[in-house]
Amino acid sequence: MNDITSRVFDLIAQEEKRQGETIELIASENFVSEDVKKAVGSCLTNKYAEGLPGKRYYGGCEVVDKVEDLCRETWKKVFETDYHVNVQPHSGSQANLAAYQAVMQPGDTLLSMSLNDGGHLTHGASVNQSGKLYNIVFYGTDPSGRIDMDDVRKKALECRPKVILAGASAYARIIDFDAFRAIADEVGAYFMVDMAHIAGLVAAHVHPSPFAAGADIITTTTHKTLRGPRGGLIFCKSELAKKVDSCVFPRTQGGPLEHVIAGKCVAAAEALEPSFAEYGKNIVENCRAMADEFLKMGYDLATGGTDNHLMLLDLTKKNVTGLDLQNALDRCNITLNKNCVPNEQRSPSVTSGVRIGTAAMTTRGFGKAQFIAAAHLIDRAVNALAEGTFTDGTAAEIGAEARALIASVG
Ligand code: DSN
Repeated sequence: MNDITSRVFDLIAQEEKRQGETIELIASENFVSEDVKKAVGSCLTNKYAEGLPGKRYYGGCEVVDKVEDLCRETWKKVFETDYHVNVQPHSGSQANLAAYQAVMQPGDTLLSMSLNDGGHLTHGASVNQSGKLYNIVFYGTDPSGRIDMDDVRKKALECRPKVILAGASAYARIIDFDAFRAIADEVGAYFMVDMAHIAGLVAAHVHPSPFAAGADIITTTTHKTLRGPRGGLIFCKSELAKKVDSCVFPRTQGGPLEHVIAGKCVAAAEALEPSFAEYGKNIVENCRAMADEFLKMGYDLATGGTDNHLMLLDLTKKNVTGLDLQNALDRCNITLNKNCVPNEQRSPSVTSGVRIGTAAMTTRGFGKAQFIAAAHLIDRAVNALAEGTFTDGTAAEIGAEARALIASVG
């Protein structure tokens, strides 16, 4: 092993240690199984397979064809759907870009939720390709941060979008897909759902399904609440299948990552296990317990609480920034991310809040008691920051308790 290679493996070992000793509260992260890792680390990484099963541009694809077919079939079982699925998108962003191209021309109007209100970069942010290719109109949220369905309808009637998009990366409430579908039908728009954050909850039947609501196109990542490898999927109604497939390859991607597709298939098989439904239920119950504890301690939460796997802690009244809390907690073996809150007065790189998710630590065995204890560790950091008394000693004390909490379930 040469020097650089051994440094890489040393860094991987460091990251493994960091992950093992950290309370992971980033709402979009999770811990995959050993089987998922084995599939992603397999010889399938050596194979080129541009095209689709049975229609490849390379020889020797007979095995990866079976892997990809099995992956497609298994994901359809997970969501109990006969929608077409393309399992090749390398990420959620790639999935969204391909999905848009399947139903929109440059200049067409996309009605979506802004990044500041909880949407995603790829939902039309001006710095993203989506914001450059399409005419973007954002629907609003009410003062507490909930999606304002009256505003969705009003904007849809005004701008007559080609696509109405529901889905978010920092939204703590159930999304009413039926209401979105009705508005899309009223204005003759395609209805698209980006369920990346909540897909595991949909699979576990603890969030309404966009399939049941009849969304035209549904994108997701596989690595958040679905607990698979990093990657994306696109589901669509059969009439859009050809268009979606050609917008993934050759329009926006080259060769698929068959090793990742194998990992996605293993994750889908795991999501079919009865224990996954229990996992989804636990994610939501743990999140509610932690949110209730923050409310008891006098904190503000965007939308006043949570229905899903995440909450947004509003630190405006505490006069602590999201950035300062994120950085302080990085020194306390607790990882989360700064996040804008409703009526945000600070820049997105500073923010007045943090986003907290329960999917990853639920995988590690945290229950309500551990999440409640973690809320108190965060509260201690917030108070020390507010009082200007946060020191290396504070970080060491909270960090030791965080590690003990992890050890108590490990
Ligand atoms: N960046 C992801 C998140 O943290 O929500 C979404 O892609």
